[in-house]
Amino acid sequence: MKSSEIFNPTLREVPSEAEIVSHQLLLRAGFIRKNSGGVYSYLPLAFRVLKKIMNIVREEMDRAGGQEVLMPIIQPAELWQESGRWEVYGDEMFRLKDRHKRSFALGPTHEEIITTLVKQDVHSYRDLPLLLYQIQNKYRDEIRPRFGLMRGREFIMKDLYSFDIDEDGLDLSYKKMYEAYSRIFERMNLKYRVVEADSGAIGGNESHEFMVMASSGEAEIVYCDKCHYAANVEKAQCPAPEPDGAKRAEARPLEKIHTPGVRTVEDVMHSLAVPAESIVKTLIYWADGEYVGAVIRGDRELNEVKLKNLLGCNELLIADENQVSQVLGVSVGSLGPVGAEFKVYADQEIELMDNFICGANEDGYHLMNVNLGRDFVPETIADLRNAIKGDPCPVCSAELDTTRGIEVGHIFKLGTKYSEAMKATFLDKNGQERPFIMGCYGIGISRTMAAAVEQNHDENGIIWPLPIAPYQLIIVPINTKKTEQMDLAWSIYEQLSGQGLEVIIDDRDERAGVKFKDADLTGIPLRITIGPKALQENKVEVKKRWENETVLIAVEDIVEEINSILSQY
Ligand code: 9G3
Repeated sequence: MKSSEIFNPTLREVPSEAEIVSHQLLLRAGFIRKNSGGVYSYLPLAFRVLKKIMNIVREEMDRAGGQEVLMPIIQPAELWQESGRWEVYGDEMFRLKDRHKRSFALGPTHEEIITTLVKQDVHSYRDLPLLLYQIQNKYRDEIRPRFGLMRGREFIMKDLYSFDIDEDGLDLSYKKMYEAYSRIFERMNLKYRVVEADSGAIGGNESHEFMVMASSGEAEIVYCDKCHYAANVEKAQCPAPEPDGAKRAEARPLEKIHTPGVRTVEDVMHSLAVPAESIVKTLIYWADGEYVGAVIRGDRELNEVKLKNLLGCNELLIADENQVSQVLGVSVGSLGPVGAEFKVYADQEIELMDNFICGANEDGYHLMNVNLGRDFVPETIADLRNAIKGDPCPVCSAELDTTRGIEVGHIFKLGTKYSEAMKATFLDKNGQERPFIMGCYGIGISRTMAAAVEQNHDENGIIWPLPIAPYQLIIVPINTKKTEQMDLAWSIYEQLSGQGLEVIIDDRDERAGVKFKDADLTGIPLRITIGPKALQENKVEVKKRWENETVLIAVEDIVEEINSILSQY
């Protein structure tokens, strides 16, 4: 392909809304353009990358026994009512009506559709296991579509659903997917990690996320180098702290102190000259129609996923200052668990704190020498905080470390949540009716493209991993007016394309510097430069995008040299 003919409109200035590097670079290099918030067109270069990712995914899904289907994007409300999820997702679902005023959704995911399909046409254990997948656009009306392809409202997903006779069958399907996913990210040359994850509202009991490592990643991961435990921080358990052997301090009399203007943990620390570890903070949430309070140590972060799972609620929203003062008659800075009008859920660390400080549920006052049990009894004591670096590993007790990643794959054991709700059953060996045992497995195809950029770039642009690069190689003749340069460029082009390599030839009448800049921005992994000096010695220059050095290669050896590099990456 000639550079002059590729439709990759580059930008000098990136729109300021592009907050992360993948969004900036994909826009600048002419890979994507925005149509509306969170909705993008994929230009030729991007579509080539997407097709490469899809091909790898297809090959591995097929290898694992998956069969590809294509299901409707338009989904009738009735199916979502059957599963009980029509009301659950609220405004996140794109909803529409047909001319008969019947309600539909633009598919955010396909559990309901696939369960119906299988229910209608699969009736016997002999037809199981069954693994069906598709690669398709999905629609979710995110409150704040952000980060370009990372959190779009329309995005491309591969979703596979497994149907098994029993739990053992599900375990096997799940294992196959786990392995297939590992191969997929391996084959794309991405640095990734598999972590334990929360299965959230989707139901079911086991779940792993595949994370592409990147410092900009939204997901915080805790991991243990000693035993290989790794989990999303949302999921990572904090083992109950051991009373450290030191004698517990004697409970001192409760004391109410006047603390005008003292609102935050920091304020308390400064005004009373105490460490955060001796303070307890209270957070008020609106949980399915009720205000609840969560209490944790002053220096800790509350884990909303853990709280949500503990409460078993659908909706969990932090209450804002106005709600708190209106409903509880006290400002957020003075909240506390003693004499509270709301149910109190305490993190397990609170149990080990003696004589701590917290709000008095009265504006401008705090309590000192508070003790759990004597002064208040929580509804429940549970693990409610985020794990942090240095915490003991829940498996082997070594020190945990933290890092960041981008969730590109997620696999779930669903069990019978959908098959029971939708009465999807088969007859087992004994002629008994049983619900299908299901799993679901997703890969964000468009997000993977963005994650690859997030992980592989430098100050000059993208550095595509070879297996998913839009083209593998670009040939840059320094001066397109010199026939000997152009002749050689085309000769190398023909030889390499003839082998099936995807090659660009930069035939534009531009300065060499401009061509190099564009090649770097676009991220083409290999570059062959044909310039007058080297050519005198019958040589050309080879540069790997991910290294700084260039090497001179004799013209007659160039094809072999390129093949040798390609076989290594
Ligand atoms: C919805 C909306 C948003 C959603 C869902 C449903 C997330 C929803 C979870 C999943 C689970 C798996 C198949 C592929 C792998 C992931 N956001 N989820 O179910 F209606 Cl608006 O999608 N689905």
